[in-house]
Amino acid sequence: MKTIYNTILKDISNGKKLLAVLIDPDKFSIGNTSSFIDKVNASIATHIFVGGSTVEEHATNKLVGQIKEYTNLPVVLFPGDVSQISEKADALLFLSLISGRNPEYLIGKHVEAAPKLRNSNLEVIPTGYILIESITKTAVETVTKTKPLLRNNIQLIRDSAKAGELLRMQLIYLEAGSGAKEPIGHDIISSVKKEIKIPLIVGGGIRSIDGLKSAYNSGADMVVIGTAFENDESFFDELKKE
Ligand code: 1GP
Repeated sequence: MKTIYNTILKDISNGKKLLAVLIDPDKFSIGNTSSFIDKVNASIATHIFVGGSTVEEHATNKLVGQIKEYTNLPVVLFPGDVSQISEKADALLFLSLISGRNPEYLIGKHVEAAPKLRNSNLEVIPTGYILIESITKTAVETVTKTKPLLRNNIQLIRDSAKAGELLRMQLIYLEAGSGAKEPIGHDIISSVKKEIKIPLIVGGGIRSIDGLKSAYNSGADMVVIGTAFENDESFFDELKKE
């Protein structure tokens, strides 16, 4: 059953914009789960993503279990590594780093994950993950040992997204990197949006309502925000449900 993906498609076709709150188990205090998730529930967030570039083994599983106790929102794994796959989540972004040329992140990790996913109940969503350059080197670049795509090479970014769609990936995720100084700009988002029919996710460095709106207006179907909530939970007050 493709419940979560189908709901994303349905919401988007109804003109809804989606917001995922990203929780990195490595940077999150598990004792704060109930109070943090209460704020997520009261906000316009539609999804909770869990994952990080480097996470201690078992931390993800434990955290996802806690989060599920306090919310009905879909909890989606956004894993930096195979060890972050947890059966307690609802879905998994099966990320292929199509901006890079490191076979480990194009197919290697996926083969490693296959035994875990063979009999799993997780909804697996193949996702073309495209890292865009940032002023400072991001964790994704360091961990995956890949080069991001340059911001001024919009054609290459667009062609990469198209290739992902032709490979039947179900989502394209444009990533500036967690805590990026500059979010991905209008020109890149709008150009990629014109190229593909599958949903477009945008994340990295978005830390204000204006930044959120700008990504939506450029063509993002879903925005992912992590660091801004980690730094200041009062940001949730600006994103309350009407
Ligand atoms: C990182 O795109 C996500 O993978 C979110 O980035 O932490 O900068 O919001 P931020």
